[in-house]
Amino acid sequence: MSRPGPRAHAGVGGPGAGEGSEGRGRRIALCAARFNGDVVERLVEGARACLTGAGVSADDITELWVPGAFELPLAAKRAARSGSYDAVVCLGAVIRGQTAHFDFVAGEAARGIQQVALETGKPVTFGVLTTDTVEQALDRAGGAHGNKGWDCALAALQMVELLHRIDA
Ligand code: INI
Repeated sequence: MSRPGPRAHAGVGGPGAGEGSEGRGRRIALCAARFNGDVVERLVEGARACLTGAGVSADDITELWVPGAFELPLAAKRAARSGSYDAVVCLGAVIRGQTAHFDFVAGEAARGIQQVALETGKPVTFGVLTTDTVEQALDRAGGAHGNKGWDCALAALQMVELLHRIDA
């Protein structure tokens, strides 16, 4: 599938990037953090655009909202274990300017999300922005630097396809 111009980021491009993004029949959970909701809603929008563009039915995209990025791993784990989804996309925004415990929230979210993927064997992707300012976050949520939600959704579809191929 083609990538939308200014909203996407080059991070998940490269060899084979266009492969494995076929989404027909896939069921995807979007775990999203309400903290910095203005930013995260844009990430959700980007993820939805990527998924539906790849053929995922809107009915097969489920939004699961948690209070903050710290809570993403637990929700992702339940979703991954439920058997209801092929992949889980985790979306959030941790902004340094707003918190003294930025490193804990961001670090634990990243660690926990990776752990869920490894423990469950399901694709669980990391779309948590970690920036110094709101402006930097907005730049990566559909602004000048693309949309991390879009990238993260594409990564999820690519991983679903890859794991199917490995298991075949
Ligand atoms: N949660 C975020 O998602 N982003 C933040 O920037 C943030 N800050 O700034 O503190 C944040 N904190 C809340 C945290 O994720 C938990 O919801 C809270 O600590 C309750 O466990």
